[in-house]
Amino acid sequence: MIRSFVALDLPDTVRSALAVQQFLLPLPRAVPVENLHLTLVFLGELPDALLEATHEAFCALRLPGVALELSGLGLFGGDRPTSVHAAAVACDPLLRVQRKIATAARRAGVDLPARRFVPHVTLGRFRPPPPEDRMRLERAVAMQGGFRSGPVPVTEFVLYRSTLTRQGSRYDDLARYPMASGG
Ligand code: 3AM
Repeated sequence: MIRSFVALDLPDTVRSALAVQQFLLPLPRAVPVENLHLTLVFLGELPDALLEATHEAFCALRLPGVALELSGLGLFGGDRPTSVHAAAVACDPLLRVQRKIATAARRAGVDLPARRFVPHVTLGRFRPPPPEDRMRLERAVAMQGGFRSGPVPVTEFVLYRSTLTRQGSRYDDLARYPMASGG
């Protein structure tokens, strides 16, 4: 079984801008800069043959590139936040690309839960902080709410293997799929 997901790799300019945001936030542990990505579809644990079939389906896709734009920061988890992220502008081309990739995975046989796609880049994950730390984090997220990056063209999507280790997740790219530039 292989744990995998599909994501957009981030251009260096975006990665650097996000590293600055991570530095400015009171994060117990930031996602390593080389691990930053925008998840499109989490595939979960798949048998090798199904992953291979899914890869073939992705190879057959002809998708336009997207203009990736980040706008603002946010927390997931409500009153008990467990992650902070940079929000991506949910423009139609990005939503369409995500939908087509999810559809291709389903047609290949992957059992994907119906889940609303909220495009974002996770900057840090943590256990729900005590109230004082939570307020500090919420203030910092609000202060940096004007964060913007891009739009920048992204012309490929990536199939990543995710390995859970005691030090955190390790991501290795298994395949890269070109999208037409100019999007
Ligand atoms: O891009 P983010 O950080 O939001 O949270 C995990 C990460 O998303 C998500 O897949 C991405 C790469 O690990 N993920 C992990 N387990 C998941 C699950 N069971 C999951 N998404 C949905 N269901």
